[in-house]
Amino acid sequence: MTELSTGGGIGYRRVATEEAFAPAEMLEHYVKLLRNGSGDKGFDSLWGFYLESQAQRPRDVRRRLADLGDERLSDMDATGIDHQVLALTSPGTQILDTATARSIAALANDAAAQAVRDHPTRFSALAAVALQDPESAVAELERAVTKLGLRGLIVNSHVHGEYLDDPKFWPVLEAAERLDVPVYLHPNTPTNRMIEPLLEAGLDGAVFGFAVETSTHLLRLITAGVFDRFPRLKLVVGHLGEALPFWLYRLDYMHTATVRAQRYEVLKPLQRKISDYFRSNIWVTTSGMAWEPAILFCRDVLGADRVLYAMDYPYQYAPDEVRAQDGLSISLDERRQFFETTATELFGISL
Ligand code: 1DF
Ligand code: MN
Repeated sequence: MTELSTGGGIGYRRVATEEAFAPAEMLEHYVKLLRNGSGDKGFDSLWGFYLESQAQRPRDVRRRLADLGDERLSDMDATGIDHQVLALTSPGTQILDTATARSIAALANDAAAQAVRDHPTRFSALAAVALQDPESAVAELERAVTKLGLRGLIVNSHVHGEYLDDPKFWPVLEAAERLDVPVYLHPNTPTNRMIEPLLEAGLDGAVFGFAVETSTHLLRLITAGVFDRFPRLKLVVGHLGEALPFWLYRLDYMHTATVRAQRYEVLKPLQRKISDYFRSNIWVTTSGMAWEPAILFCRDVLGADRVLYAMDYPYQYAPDEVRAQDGLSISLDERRQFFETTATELFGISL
């Protein structure tokens, strides 16, 4: 059993790649949205819980989300996390009105950049933008990457019920490709159009609804031809690909058959099979999925260089899950790739 210490003495450093934070200003807007009922059903369910419940876990989560200093660093030390890739927690700016989204994105990026400046070996960060206004989103992504040194873009799935296969969002994808930074497609609660059967059963959140929403979003990007249009676009998805790796055979078969039969006007031929994009443009992280059979399956079907570590702090702050992944039955070199070098190369991190 490896020690949960930082510093690389065990043969690798641990880079955690889906680590959430929330500026107090954003949480204040969330409180207002809950009060005036102008969020969506998924937002009310998720953030009603985290901001109003007095149970221990939600209280710990909201305190830890707001901290980019001592508590976070000592939690990282205690679990052997050398480095966190920070991202604005879901739904980030994407539940806000456009003007508020723009200002919170800039504020969050400035705060993240300050944390990176304060602790450059411990933190790097993804940029938040206001996708509600794609033109401003491109400008803010450029500012965050070129001026603040942020290392990618966080997209918390749908934007007021809209998905990024809509061409109005493509300038943002084009900018990420041009700036050579990855887009992290992170879950959100399902849209109002999708959530009802999940919500009524208490399954709308991280337990399953997140994966239904986010896998649908990712599939829509692929089938809309986003990776044919932007062949150098890098996309990262958590929770071991939101179940899609397990589906690749069927997706390839049914997509090919459906396109060939010209069943849907919207479903156009792609340059390659759906599974091919997973092996060229997509990386999956192990956030919330510290489970050896699933991790080894993804490494097998996607390639060992496409599966990387994430904790999902503070939602899944679980030392045993770090130990479980230290104990994966792969070689030490492969564990270094899994915990450290795939992430440092993908996000351009220097430890
Ligand atoms: C939860 C999980 C919340 C994840 C998250 O952000 C989140 C949760 C609001 O457990 O409610 O990012 N997650 O990625 O699994
Ligand atoms: Mn997460």
